Amino acid sequence: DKTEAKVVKAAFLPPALAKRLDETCTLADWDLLNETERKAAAEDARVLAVNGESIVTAEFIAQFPKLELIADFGVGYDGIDVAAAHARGIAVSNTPGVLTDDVADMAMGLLLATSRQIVEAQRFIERGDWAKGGFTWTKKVSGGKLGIAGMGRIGQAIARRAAGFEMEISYTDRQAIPGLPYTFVGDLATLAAEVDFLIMCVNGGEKTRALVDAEILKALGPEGILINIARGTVIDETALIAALDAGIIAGAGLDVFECEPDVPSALHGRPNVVVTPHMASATHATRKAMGDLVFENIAAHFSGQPLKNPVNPY
Ligand code: 8YV
Repeated sequence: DKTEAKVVKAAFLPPALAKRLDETCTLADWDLLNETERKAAAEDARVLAVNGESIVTAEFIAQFPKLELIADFGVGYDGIDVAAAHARGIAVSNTPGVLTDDVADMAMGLLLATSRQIVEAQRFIERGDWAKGGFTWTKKVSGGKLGIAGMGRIGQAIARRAAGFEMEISYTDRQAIPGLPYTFVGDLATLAAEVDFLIMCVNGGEKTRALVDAEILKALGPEGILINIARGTVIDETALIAALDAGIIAGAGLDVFECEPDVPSALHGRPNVVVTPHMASATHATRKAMGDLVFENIAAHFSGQPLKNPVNPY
């Protein structure tokens, strides 16, 4: 049944989700509205639908006097001022779980593509270079030492995959996670110094901003490969480029960047760098499952049921 309840969509959402919302509620698309229309839509909106890349500041939230829920199409909510939302009694929901496998698959894909220089190998063929001799030798992955920074759902899914590659797995997090068969290391610099491959799986936000800086890159060292499927903010991109230039690390595989969709040109065309456009959760199956979860959270809210995936006020 269609309700009069107003939902404002303020970010890209899969068309199928937008259609479902439009069929069941009154949906307004922020990006298509002029100033006057925005004011009117914000006045009545009970739900704001955004995505993992959205920046939802306290000032933005303040424009919505009747807001009850911010529904995030994504697991990461570092762009949302959750404290400001909670201070006004506005709930926040996200889409954990359904994207874990895809993000872990992508982390392994980037690890293999970067270490084995798969993208450069394709360029090598396309340049016609094979006729002049074989491709360069690359870095072995199987049996290597893997460090995972952030051992949540995604970190653990990566570890399970890496176990199939017979990798020696260690990790860092706020504290050791009971029951995990991997080595806990208390700080990132020590972890980086001990491993061949470092995968960033931590939450975004202020607490993890530039966690990977010049010092961590130095610790990872000239044989070390850095992978990031978390948030661009987690790595100091300028320090990373300097480290790649100086051979301080061996390579990097990155799905996320500081200022998306801008990927610094200094990261283009390097044999030891693989870049992808924040696509780790973007498979047909997962995007559908994420869309379904967003819909279920909004529907639960409108029918007075508890949210399926509340983001808790810490
Ligand atoms: C999406 C993400 O790309 O879940 C997240 O936190 O960053 C990704 O899954 C994003 O939410 C869709 O815009």
